[in-house]
Amino acid sequence: MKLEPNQIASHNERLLSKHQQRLDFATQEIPNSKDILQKISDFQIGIPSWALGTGGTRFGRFSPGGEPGNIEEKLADIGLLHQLNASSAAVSLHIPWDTTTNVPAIKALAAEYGLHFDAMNSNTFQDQRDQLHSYKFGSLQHVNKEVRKQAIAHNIEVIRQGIELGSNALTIWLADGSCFPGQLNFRKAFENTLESLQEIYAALPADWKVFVEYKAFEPNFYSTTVGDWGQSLLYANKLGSKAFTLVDLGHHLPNANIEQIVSLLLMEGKLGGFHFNDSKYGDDDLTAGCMKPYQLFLIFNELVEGMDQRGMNHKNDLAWMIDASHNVKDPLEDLLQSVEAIMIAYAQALSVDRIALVQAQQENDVVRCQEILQQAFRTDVRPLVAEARLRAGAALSPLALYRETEIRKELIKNRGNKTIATGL
Ligand SMILES: [Mn+2]
Repeated sequence: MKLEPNQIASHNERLLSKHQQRLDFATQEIPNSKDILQKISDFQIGIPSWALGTGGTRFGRFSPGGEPGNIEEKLADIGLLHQLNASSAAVSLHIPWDTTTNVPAIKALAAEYGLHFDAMNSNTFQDQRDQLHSYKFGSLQHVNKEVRKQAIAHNIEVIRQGIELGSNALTIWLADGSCFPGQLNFRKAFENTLESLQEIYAALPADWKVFVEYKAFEPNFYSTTVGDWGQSLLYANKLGSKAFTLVDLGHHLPNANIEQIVSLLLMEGKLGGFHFNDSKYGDDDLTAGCMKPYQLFLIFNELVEGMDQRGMNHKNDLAWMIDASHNVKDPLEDLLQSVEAIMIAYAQALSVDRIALVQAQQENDVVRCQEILQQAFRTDVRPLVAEARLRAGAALSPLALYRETEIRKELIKNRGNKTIATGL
């Protein structure tokens, strides 16, 4: 379903005078607000196809109903998000869950919603029906070459589908690892994985990138073959200039200094992209910014500083994607909240007084350094984020409009109560 332009316009009209007051105050407070507005208007966050349904845990799954049952309905949901916030123009697909036989129709549908295809995701962490070899003991690392070959062929097939859809990146997240000491020869697992990745890399078109995503633990609980950023960087360096590390915020051991990791990966020219989410304990896949908004700001602070240092384009040079899903919220409301949190953190980072910070660092004025960062973090940039949406024809308050228009009710009416987003 789509919102009528007048639904958005009348929503905005009602909120306009209050918004204008808050915006006036924010622009007085933030000296470079004009520049920030331009940058947050350009910035787009990729929505993963798998986050449109309820995630759930191994203990159960509680759907709100009206979940998209196929790729067309997933695009419709993301199109709706993009109508509401003008910041969700990219789609990240998961193969084989989102495999389509009618590429031209899917491309046309995406274009109709103003969407393009971000990084493609392969899946060798599950066995599919009719699959010859099992991934129970890994895929690209597997001791049996036939299993590795099957996993390589799958990744090459994902690249092929991505080319057809107009994507230009492949994200590889491997569940490969071991659950018990002694199960695996670490070095051989690494070498097998590298060799497999090299074959996939060789199939990349010239203008494509491959992102090697790491994760500390789960589903394997003793070792993971791409377990941290160091291991990911090893692969990326050995593979070549089209290979990069992908940082998923939930894939670290507790209290890891993710902002420092980001800074150094940028320094090496090896940061490829992000999967945003938030967590309290492990890979909780909660809404971005719901637990540690200050950490999210600090990460963006390093991103902005590092990208500017290297003359990178904020919008295009890294892949910005959400990777979150869970059990107790309407998935579309959750995604609206995640995008909002990311835009706020980005805007806050853009408002940091860089010149003053560099000077304070140079003088070892620790107190001043902290004050500068916290000034940016504690200044309310939400009116700027709302203004960017208003200028793009989206909603001043996407969540409020989503609820006012009772979209979930409509989706349940159209799709029924029992649909399940593919792959979940
Ligand atoms: Mn991820």
